[in-house]
Amino acid sequence: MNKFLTLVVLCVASTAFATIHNVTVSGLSFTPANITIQQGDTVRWTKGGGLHNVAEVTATPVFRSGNPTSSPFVYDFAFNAPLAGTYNYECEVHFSVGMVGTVTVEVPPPPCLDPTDLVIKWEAADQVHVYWQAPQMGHYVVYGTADATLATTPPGPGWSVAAEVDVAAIGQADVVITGLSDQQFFVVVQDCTP
Ligand SMILES: [Cu+2]
Repeated sequence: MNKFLTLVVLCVASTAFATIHNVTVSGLSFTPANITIQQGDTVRWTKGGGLHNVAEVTATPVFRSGNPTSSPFVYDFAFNAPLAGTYNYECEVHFSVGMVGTVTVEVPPPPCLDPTDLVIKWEAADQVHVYWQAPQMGHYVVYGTADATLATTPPGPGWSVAAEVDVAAIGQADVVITGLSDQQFFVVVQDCTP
């Protein structure tokens, strides 16, 4: 008898929905005039009456709704990477009477990646030279324990800091751990706490 095995693979798209931030273009002002958003978010300017537009203030505007118009409009602009920092914008008709605003785009910190396991380069009576591959620049901490059966992971109970290394380049990093009096087990982790 044939047996058929059907594999059903469910692909669940993990789409992160960007936030839309609303700014009203009305009177002689943008409301709110100054907003802070996350990179990837969209700002939506909604205009009623009056002769206005939305234009970032540089020779080559990063965003611009078009020429000033009396018609209502909804103008969306997505502040995707690599856009970051503060963008000043204005209504090109009324900037001189204070119809200006800012959008500050914050960039989320990169994810904290795990380094590879430690490899022993050499060991002596009271010291050991270990290395690992660092997936990103950052602060790495080597934790040690004499208890090979510890159920916790560093920096949990039972672990103590054996060495700390600020890694300035992606790739191989190493450290010599000295002053060892008995057998120790070491684990390296990246410390991404700000
Ligand atoms: Cu205006």
